[in-house]
Amino acid sequence: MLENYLDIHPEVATALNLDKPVVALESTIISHGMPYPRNVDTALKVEQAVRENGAVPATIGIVKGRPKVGMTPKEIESLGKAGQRVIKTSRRDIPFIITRKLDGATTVASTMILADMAGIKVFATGGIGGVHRGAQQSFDISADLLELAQTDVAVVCAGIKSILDIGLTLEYLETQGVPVVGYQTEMLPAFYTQESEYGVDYQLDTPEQIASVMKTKWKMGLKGGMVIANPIPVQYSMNKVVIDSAIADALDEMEKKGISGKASTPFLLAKVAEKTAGESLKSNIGLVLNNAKLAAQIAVNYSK
Ligand code: PSU
Ligand code: MN
Repeated sequence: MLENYLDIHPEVATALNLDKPVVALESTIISHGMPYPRNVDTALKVEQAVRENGAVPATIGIVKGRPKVGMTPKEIESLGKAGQRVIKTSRRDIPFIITRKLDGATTVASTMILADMAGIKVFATGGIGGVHRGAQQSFDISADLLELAQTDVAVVCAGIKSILDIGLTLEYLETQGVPVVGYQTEMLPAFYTQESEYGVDYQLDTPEQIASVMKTKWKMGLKGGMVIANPIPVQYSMNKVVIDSAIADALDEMEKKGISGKASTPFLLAKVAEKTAGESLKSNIGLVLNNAKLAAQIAVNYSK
């Protein structure tokens, strides 16, 4: 039945059938998270990093109404070129994009859904959605957090970005029963910087330890995912004052323009990149590659 709705790339299908490690990758980061052609180049390098660390990459997205678990380089190129014209597809959007046979770029939430349907347990990205600043008024809380509460996929990211309200995001994850693990750190990474002023729930120091907690959780039938927060490598990390002021300006501009809903995150990411003269884009690429590597190592241990 499910197969009627999923196109699993043959290489990915073979790996899954043999219980070999596979890492899911999202496509909104390609279409909405970075400009063309850097986005496509990065997406292909991320796949390469997964391979070099012993796992098979499965970039997930929707092409002409078909959910692809393992997009081809050609499909990645055309999605990256179309950029923000592709519909950002979260949980609520999936049935519409499929029924209308459209292209869809999957967010963390919808990538988790499709990965889970295919049987993939580990997913690498840059940043997850969260509770936005001012959410007390706007109610802007990413569907990614609700997905983490219910779908059994571990998401490797670079922590919580400070375009979000980090404290409220952590409170929300706690309420929803989603553990936040720090990889070799007890402080929560803040995406562009290695640390924030917040702690993680648990520090784990090896991919093997992470894989074994995942097994325990799911063998016990405890639903939901895990956030694996992996600090940005120091050579890519940004000056806190520089990044904080770019974020403050971007938030200001967003409010003046009255941007809300699904347009918020892409707007903020693009503005921050613009205001830091592309330095944040370099950081973003460095941390995604680093996350792909850790995710592959976790997948390798999980499949043992
Ligand atoms: N954060 C980033 N880069 C991204 C995103 C978030 O640093 O590309 C994307 C991801 O696809 C994430 C989505 O799932 O934005 C969250 O959007 P929203 O806040 O509208 O749920
Ligand atoms: Mn939102």
